[in-house]
Amino acid sequence: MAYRDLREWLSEVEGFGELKRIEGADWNLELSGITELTYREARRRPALLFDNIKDYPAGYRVLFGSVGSARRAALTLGVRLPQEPANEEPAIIDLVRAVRDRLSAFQRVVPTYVGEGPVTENVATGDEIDLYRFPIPFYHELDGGRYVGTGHAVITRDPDDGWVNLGTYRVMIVNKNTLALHINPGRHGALHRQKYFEKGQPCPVAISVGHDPLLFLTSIMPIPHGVSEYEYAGGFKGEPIEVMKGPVTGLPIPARAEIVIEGEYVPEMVPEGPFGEWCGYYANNSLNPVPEPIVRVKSVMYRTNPILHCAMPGLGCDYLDGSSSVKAALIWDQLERAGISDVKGVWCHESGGGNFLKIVSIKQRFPGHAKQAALVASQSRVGAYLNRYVVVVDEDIDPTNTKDVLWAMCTRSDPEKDIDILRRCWGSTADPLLPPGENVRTYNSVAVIDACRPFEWMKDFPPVAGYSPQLRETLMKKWGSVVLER
Ligand SMILES: Cc1cc2nc3c(=O)[nH]c(=O)nc-3n(C[C@H](O)[C@H](O)[C@H](O)COP(=O)(O)O)c2cc1C
Ligand SMILES: [Mn+2]
Repeated sequence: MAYRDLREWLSEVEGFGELKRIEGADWNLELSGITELTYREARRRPALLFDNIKDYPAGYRVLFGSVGSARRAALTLGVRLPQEPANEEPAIIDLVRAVRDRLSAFQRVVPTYVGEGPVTENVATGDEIDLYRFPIPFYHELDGGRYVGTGHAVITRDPDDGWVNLGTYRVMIVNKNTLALHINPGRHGALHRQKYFEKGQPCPVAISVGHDPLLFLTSIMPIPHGVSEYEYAGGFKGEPIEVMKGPVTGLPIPARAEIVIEGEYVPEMVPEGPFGEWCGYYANNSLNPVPEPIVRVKSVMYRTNPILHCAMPGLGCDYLDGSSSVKAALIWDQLERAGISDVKGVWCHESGGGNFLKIVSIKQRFPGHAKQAALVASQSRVGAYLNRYVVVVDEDIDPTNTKDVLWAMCTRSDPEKDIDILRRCWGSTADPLLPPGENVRTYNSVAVIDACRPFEWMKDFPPVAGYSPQLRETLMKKWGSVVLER
């Protein structure tokens, strides 16, 4: 049976050797800092489980890097990777392909209600509520507060038609029972809140921190309006997610979550931020806090010895293997649904936080095929947001292999002929290139780069001076263990 919650997930990850336990770190800059060091500089990138955190009792734990490897992302999404030798990293393109295969025959599964789950082991209400009870990290040196929500899900219900949304929108602690969230306009959670406020009512909200990492991956996925992320998570799992009715809000909450905060948004504004963003900057003057409506916390439920599930945005990003694979698989699926044939791979590059740079690999079949793939990928629902570059490469190039992608760009594309610029595309206020104070005209341009061999003389293109796939296989069989030994 598939793992059911974060604890069972952790024991599976420990079983295949990708969990590192760290004792004695400080919640102030060290939990995030150790994560940044690991994800920017270390050779191995395990999930990091912090315990005995400064100022906090043993057992109050913090997890970073949950979906930061192909093996852990595959476990989370319930997809199989091809068998690899135990000491080798699986190829990330195999994960993208496995997720895309799953998406092509995807069935959503509605969640099931259970009476109660382990999250109710401890309940604090009224004066007992104190969010500082948990070792909530302070992330980057220029941040404005401690963030309890980075790898969480914000759960709300549409007051008109009742569908339930899960979205990851950062959550700052204002004081022991007040929160401030940063939600971009148009996000489903913002639309729900707006509807309540327009009716003159507070908006019930539940925030789950520390659940099945699949719920994190689905609550950052661009799932259509009106569809619950719970049903997508159930679809990946192949069985329903177990939810219970939140005692304060009536919202469905993950019954096996570590911590669930319930309360309501009220239109009382407080400064939120700054917080170092996914693009690796405090973009668009975001060093200035922005007024946001508060959440008044009414109850905090948590398992004994709770585990906070966190995500590290920015340069030391710890979730891109998971999030970029899902995004790349969705673009691949959308390319196929738009009728583009012979797509061999897609990648949403880490250096662009999964947004700024997309790479598509195709087997060219006709003149213009590469341009068609580039334009569709660049404007697809999933691929368009704050997208700066799309590179299309031939089928011999693995789009997740940066060195080979750049080699193809250098040797198979001529800037004058092969780069087109699309103007006024879908931008974002997170764009570090927006001039100071500009937050209305959030357009940006996109360069589409055809880095495929010129179609018309492809057959005569200079042969590659490297082993053929067949020779490589023969060499690997005979010499692989000698060459790759550590
Ligand atoms: C770690 C992380 C943090 C995020 N923080 C925010 C945020 O603070 N505000 C926001 O609007 N979107 C944020 N996002 C993006 C949304 O989670 C994402 O667009 C999601 O699809 C929104 O869900 P929705 O479509 O149901 O609104 C974040 C994504 C990640 C991976
Ligand atoms: Mn949604």
